[in-house]
Amino acid sequence: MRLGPDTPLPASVQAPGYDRSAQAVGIVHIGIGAFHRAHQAVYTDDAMTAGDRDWGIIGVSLRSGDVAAQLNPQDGLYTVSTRSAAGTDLRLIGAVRRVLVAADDPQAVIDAIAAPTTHIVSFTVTEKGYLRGPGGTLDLVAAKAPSSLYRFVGAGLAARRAAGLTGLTLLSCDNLAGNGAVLNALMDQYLAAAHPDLVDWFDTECRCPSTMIDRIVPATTDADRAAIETKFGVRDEGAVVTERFSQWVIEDDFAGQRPRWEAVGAQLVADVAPYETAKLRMLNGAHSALAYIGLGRGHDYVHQAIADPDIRPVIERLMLDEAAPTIAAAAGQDLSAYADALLDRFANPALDHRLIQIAMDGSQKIPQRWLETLVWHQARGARCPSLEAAVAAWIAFLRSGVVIDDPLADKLRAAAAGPDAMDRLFGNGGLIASDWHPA
Ligand code: CS2
Repeated sequence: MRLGPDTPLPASVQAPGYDRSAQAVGIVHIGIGAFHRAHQAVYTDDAMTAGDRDWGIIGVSLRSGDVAAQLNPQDGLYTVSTRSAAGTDLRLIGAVRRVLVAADDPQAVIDAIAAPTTHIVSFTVTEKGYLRGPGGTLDLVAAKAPSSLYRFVGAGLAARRAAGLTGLTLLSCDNLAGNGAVLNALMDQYLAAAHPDLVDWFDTECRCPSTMIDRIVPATTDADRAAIETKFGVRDEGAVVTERFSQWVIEDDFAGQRPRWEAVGAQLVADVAPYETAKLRMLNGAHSALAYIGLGRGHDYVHQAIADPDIRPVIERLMLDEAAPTIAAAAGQDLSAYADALLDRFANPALDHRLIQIAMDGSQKIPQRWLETLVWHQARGARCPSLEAAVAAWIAFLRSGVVIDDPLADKLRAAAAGPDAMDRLFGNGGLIASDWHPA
């Protein structure tokens, strides 16, 4: 039986504590992959269960119809399985009302952004989805292409302004340093080129808070869906699987209304930077190192790599000796306890998190995960043995002949092949723009 509004589920499965059909859509989320469904949508579901109203979510896939095909026949419903050594909890999430495929119906996306009830447009489009070119500025050619997020947001904002509506909060939930400020600057560049009359209105009426988002969400597998079907007798094509841990730190700078996410576990703060920097350099930095070093040693999953006695100490040193000293911690932020908690999360045997999933898009991830730490130490005349081992493992990965899933795949493979790989990747004018130069 396919999951839907009338599917009977056992009482142990937590269900939405509000009348779904009575909720207006307040959020348009662009890039509705597994991460959003296991993170922001869960906080929003909790906020509505706690009494907030009209924060239904319209999910948007820019190109692929997969998530729409998974969720729309289920009236937007899906389950989140939370897995730990102690077992699995299942809950039903009702916050997503439907999924639009921008490539099939672009006007529906623009209309959703321009709807009077919409207050927030949020994003999980991955690092490469922001379409940054060399130097971090907007790649205008890509940004004007039909599937670019900028086109939809620009057209939606233009429609709002024409209708005399309020501006919006644009909420980036991707692993970029200063994600809100990055999105703001890129949006400004797009509007200056495509809607010059909107730039002032956008700067006055809209806000782009930065966020730190954290929950480990491996890609759902057929085996995961089959396990749910066996246990609960229901087929959920939109199922997501994750860990118990979840964290969301949000800069408190919204253009208008927002859900009371702080009442259900999110932290609304004046400055996200200490949390975001710690997360990018310690969690994500360690993750990428585990991916390339682990794959090189024949592992498939994060929990296998962190259990390898030759790898674990490298990762501990990366977090504590290399990344942590570069972070100006916020009051009460304990980086050593943070590292311990991360090691436990990586070791979670109940979560099969594939190293190859983390290894993708290295060119987009490595600057904020590794290079900022390397630059900090280089300026002080110090070396980073763990990160240098990670860089070497990345180059070995690029040379290994595996399929490289990265927007710069061909260039990376060519650059990594020769004896001058370090220079062609990281040197002046190299593929990875950075202030870090190999010794
Ligand atoms: C991972 C992240 O795939 C990756 O690159 O490092 O998706 C990571 O699992 C999340 O950022 C955790 O919050």
